[in-house]
Amino acid sequence: MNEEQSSVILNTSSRFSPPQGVKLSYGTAGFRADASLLQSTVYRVGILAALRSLKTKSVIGVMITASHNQVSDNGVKIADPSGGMLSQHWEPFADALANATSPHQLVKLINEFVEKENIPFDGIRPAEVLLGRDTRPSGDDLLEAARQGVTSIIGAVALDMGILTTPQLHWMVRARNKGLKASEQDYFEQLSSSFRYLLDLIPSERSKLGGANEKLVVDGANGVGGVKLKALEKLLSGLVIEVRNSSEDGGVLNDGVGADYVQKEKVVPHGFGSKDAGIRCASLDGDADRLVYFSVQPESNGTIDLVDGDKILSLFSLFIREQLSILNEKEDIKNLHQARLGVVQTAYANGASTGYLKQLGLEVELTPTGVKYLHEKAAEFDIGIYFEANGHGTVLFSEYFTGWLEARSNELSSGSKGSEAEKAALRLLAVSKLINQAVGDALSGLLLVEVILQHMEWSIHRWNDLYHDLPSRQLKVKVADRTAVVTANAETVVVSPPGLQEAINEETAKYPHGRSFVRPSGTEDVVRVYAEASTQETADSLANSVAKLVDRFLG
Ligand code: 16G
Ligand code: MG
Repeated sequence: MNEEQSSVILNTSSRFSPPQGVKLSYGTAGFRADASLLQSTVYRVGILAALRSLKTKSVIGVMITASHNQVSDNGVKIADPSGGMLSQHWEPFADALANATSPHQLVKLINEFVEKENIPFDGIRPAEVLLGRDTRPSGDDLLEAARQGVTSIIGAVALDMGILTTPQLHWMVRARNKGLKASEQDYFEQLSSSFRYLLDLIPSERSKLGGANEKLVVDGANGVGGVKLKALEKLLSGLVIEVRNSSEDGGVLNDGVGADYVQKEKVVPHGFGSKDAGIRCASLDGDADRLVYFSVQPESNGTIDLVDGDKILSLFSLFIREQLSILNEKEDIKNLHQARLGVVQTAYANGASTGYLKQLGLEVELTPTGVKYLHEKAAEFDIGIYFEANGHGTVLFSEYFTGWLEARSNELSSGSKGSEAEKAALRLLAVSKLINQAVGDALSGLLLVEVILQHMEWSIHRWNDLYHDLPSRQLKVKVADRTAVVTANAETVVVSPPGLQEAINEETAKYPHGRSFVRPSGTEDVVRVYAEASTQETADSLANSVAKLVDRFLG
């Protein structure tokens, strides 16, 4: 970095003092804190994004959101050139920048990093960063801080894409770097046209009058997802959506609403009640990268049948497996490629879902919690489907397999849809366009669920009956130092403190169908406990006993 560049950073950074006595960490999904603490962090992330753009010679994204957190919080995360999460290799640099105590220290850190990573400051390709934010009131000022961070790298361009869902911004970054059309309108058009295409490919003998055709009611968490879903719906036919709890309805973001609340509490969100009994309902989180479905139980006091990320994963797996087996069965297709299908879950996946997927003959992989780990694993397959139980997930298609599907689709004469095998290839290609392959996306996931339900002629109840969840319980334990818990094997085993895993094993063995694990949270200062057993009472009891063990070993 030359003198001029250093002095620009020195000058601009002096306008953004870091908060005193707060240690910030990039964490599982970016920086998050009370919005009043974040100006300097977001400014510095702007600098980092511009450097990342120079290094990768690609467009980078910065998203201002705190997802399902309360409205007074905010956060910031980076979308890498692929549209996925920031490379883990750069996370320690993000932490160091955020915690630099003075402008001079900041410039020193940047200089060292630029040298170490060999970041080109040759002006050949200027940095380019797309900025987006959710509906939080603090978003406007923080976006301005990010813009100033980006443009403090000389020549860098920051483009304000406005209010977006997190997955929309990731999608735009991916599309830009692939040289594809990348505006919000392009996003809506790609989703709606591939949805329509999949509807057209539903076998004509199916009546299309099954339970799935009734309207869908969506809880928008009082956030950005509801607004965008309404815009998308205008381009859709074959699906009636009623959106409740949209940001312009005046309710408080994530307060008694949204996918996180519905999945954790297993109760109806505000605005839903017994009048909705039996109807197919869905819930998005505050930035619309999580999706769960539910139906309100009749004459219950707000209790629901939850159809979580595991069941969305099962539905997608079933449909994609069916299309692959049609492809593989028919011999009339040229250059048949035996695609490798894999599904990826975390230890939080309900044991019944894992059993179901294995019984379908699928390869099931487990990774630690956090989208970046699941995404990386899913990318190893021709088609990799991943979901966390909490509703984060998507489907990835390898470039090779997408190319193969495209070649099949080009071979078809215009107007004709060809043989069964060719139709299966076309469906898979349409799924690859409908689903947001950059990152889990509640809107594109919702459209894929809807078209599969119509294809299968299934109601939400039929879907929910694929398997029955084992009763489970999650607890959190406050400890002095959560980093004292170290896990292995995708968080299923504790390796430190010594003796804790043996004690958990001993406890778990007392329960039929018992399973339990503990892990340090990546977003809160707690250790989380998960337990599963054959009844709710025993799952609760196992979780309580394991929580006591955590307390005994770490308290
Ligand atoms: C973050 C992760 C989510 C994970 C959750 C776990 C992303 C985009 N989000 O929200 O995948 O399930 O953290 O939280 O990666 P925990 O570590 O507090 O249990
Ligand atoms: Mg979210």
